[in-house]
Amino acid sequence: MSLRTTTDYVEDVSPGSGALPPRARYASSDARSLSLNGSWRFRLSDTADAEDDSFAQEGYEAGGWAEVPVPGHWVLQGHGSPVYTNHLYPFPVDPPRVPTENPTGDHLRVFDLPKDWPADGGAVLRFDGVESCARIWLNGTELGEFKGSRLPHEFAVGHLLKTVDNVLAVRVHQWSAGSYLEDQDQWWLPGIFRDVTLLHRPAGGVLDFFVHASYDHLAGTGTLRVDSDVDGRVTVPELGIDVATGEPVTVPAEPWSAERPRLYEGVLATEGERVALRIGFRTVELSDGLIKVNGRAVLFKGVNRHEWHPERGRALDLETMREDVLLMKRHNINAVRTSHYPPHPAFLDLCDEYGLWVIDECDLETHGFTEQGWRDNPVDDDRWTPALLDRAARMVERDKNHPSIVIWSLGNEAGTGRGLTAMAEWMRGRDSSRLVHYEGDLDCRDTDVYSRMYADHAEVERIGRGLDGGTHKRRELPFLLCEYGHAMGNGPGGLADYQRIFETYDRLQGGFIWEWIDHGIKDERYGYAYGGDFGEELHDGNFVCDGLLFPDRRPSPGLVEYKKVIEPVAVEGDGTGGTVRITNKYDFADLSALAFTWSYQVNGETVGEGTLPVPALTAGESAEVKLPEPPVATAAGEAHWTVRALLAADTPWAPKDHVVAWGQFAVSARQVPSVAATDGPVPGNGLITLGPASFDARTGALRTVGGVDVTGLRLDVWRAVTDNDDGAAWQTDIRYGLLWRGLGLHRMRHRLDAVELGDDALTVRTRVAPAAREIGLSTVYRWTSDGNRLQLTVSVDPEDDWTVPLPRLGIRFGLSAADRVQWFGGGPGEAYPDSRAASSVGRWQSTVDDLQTPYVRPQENGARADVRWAEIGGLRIEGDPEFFFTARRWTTEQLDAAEHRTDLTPGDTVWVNLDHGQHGLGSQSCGPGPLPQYHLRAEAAQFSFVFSEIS
Ligand code: IPT
Repeated sequence: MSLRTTTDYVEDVSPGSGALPPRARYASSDARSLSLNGSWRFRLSDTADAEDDSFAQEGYEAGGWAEVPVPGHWVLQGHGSPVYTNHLYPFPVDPPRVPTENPTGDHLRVFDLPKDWPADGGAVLRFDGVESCARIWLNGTELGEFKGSRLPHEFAVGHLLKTVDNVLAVRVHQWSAGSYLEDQDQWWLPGIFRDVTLLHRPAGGVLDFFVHASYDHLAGTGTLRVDSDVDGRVTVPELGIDVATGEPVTVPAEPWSAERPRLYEGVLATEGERVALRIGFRTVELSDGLIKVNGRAVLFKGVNRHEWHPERGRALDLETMREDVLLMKRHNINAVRTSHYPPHPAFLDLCDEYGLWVIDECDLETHGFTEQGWRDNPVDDDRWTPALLDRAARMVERDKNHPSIVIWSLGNEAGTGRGLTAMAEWMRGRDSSRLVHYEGDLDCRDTDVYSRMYADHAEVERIGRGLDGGTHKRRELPFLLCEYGHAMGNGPGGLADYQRIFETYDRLQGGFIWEWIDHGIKDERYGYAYGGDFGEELHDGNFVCDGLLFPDRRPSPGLVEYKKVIEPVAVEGDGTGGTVRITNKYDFADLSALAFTWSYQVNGETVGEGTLPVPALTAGESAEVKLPEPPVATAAGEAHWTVRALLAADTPWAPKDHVVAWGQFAVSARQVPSVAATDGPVPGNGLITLGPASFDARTGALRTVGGVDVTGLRLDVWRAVTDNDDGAAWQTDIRYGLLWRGLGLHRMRHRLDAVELGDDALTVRTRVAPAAREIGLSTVYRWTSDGNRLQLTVSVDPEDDWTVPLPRLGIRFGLSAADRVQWFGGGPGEAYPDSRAASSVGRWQSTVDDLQTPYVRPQENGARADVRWAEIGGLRIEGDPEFFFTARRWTTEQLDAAEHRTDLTPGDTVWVNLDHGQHGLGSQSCGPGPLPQYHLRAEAAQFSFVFSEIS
């Protein structure tokens, strides 16, 4: 016989008891409300039953308790610590049981009602998010308990309220049966992490309501019908609408889209309450095998967004949410998947307002069951179905009135099962105006779109061509990559290649980068902490830092690249015809919101600029636009046209002149540097001199160029492996990071074979190879000079059987005093072979420190591509051909060894790498590696640099 204890609810598969039925969320109403956010009394215990519930009783003395701010996560507020796992449950898998060690936070708040709080009517207490299970008391009376961390729960409390000294008690358990449904790849962060609000409910007030606002793109009309549990009237003054609830009305209207988020202000008035409506007319449908909105297929240029703040975790304030939306809009992103739970409701208001397509995803993931072949998976076990349906309903009911939401998602990585089917059926029955998404179901039994994650380019192309097979149903469906471009560390590479494929095949309706922001936790010890930094027994390291934004919301180079790759206007030219081809790649908007400029650069310096008249092309249209006469004769040097599309006026998300899109094309070719070998090497006094340079006579090592000391110049093939080089443990393709290290490419030995003094050259012959291996690189350094300038030509010949690409190929050297850098080439940011779309050719400058990209786990970074020349530390370096330029205050070896930013301490030497090639980045940390065309093959190569001292 088992004893029923008061903590049984924790391990009960049911969603909870005592809460009101879910209902629509609205942003504002004329009914009173009282925020209960703020400082709460807090007591942490080790188990669910360590303390009895006497703290919930009136008169309990909690003066000795700690205080925590609500909303928040106690593990980020000095009580206990966070745990990060990707898909492993950090407790034994024995559903629905949870460990006895179950951190439990008792929260207490005593509040008075405002003086003018209405005496009549009822009241509701609303919790917008509590992880993972809460039990609630008001004034000593138990209201109920609930699970479903990122979903709202309301309780009727009118009968319990007093004017003063209301005692609200909330017991929160970190682990519960609900935890089995919340195995998302993120930090486990218990707490009351979203708002707590007391809402007055006037007699005759609004209960649930459903705004149906469709758009007929042929007629140009919107049809509005607001169904409401409580009868009332609906007014939309701007449209002259004044109808009863439940009554449809059709009027000429402008549609809502992410590109033009036209909202109409309305009011739902019942006898006791007026609720503000924000109405966007749009119709979402599956037609001709495509997701169409208002009659047109949409190309999603999306991101997966977890809620994250480096100090507050998932307790986000409005300004942080707005910052996310503004950053997305400014980077040409048009869609968000709310991975993997419904966000704070204010985020959806912002999506309506600024314009983003939303896939609203339910708070559901059971990924850890994959470890046992999905045995006992709750989504395929009828006992859990009520909990799943409760989650579906709490999401759909809360969010159903947002025009930005076009697709509901059942959840993430939960295998397949009857529970998911039940959720999909319920959603369709409740809301036929949107589509249903779920990735885990390859047969698309429950879904309206075929969705996958991390499929490689070739497979996506096959799907685009309809050659992927699958069930009959699947073959009829459009395709989304709900996750791709794993943005962990340096990368992702290959985005432009995906975009080309998306834009080629109608069936492919785009994708969502994984993911928006690094979930690094601000930490004095490390800069930003990641998995393992809190002594977790199980963890997944820095796999939690895989975003396009750094934890402080600084855009990473990956975001800058993505912005360029998905820009809504294509600017193409070949520099010969005197024209530029402009293509409108929006789905709806014409180009009237944009103004175009041209500029003309010679050797990277702008010598002329002006406005470029471009017709207001409609979506999908292109035009060949005439460029002006070049402002100078093309013979003056290497010349480029740059054409930009700017915002013509301020918008809510960016000011006038914000660059939306650009293109650059060369008019005349670059003249490569050449040095006549008129000087010869001269031996003497332990040194060899050649033109402005001196060398060690015994080793042939470069010592000085003019007055500039140079140390350690030699061939370099190693880079501090990136997360994408390392690849994920489960990858079946070759993981080059491991292979490179296994071969010893990080510890190459340089054998000196000869130092030869010729008439017009100093030649140093070496063999560069790792211990224990046959493979090697025969490397010859040939130095020549015209008396002023010094040219180095490096010839590399692979010996033996090189089957692996090289991480990098170039030279490195140290300079003793260097800070400012300027260069002519790609910039301003870093670029790698398969992530270089955003790099534009120009004259750029920086400091050495600013060249660094601060990946949370340090790794190769900061290379500038296509560099013609660079100046640093008193040296000017010209390349033939162009090169990748990198400079840092630590060695590659130190960078490679660092685990956190704080492990890197600047030394006295600046280490410069001049690379003839870099291996691509790819996104193998959770996706495909670099495409073959971006591999740096080990093959014979020759490249040269000209050094001179800057006078
Ligand atoms: C995929 C998950 O859906 C996502 O939450 C995240 O974990 C991502 O990977 C990796 O960062 S699941 C993947 C292992 C196929």
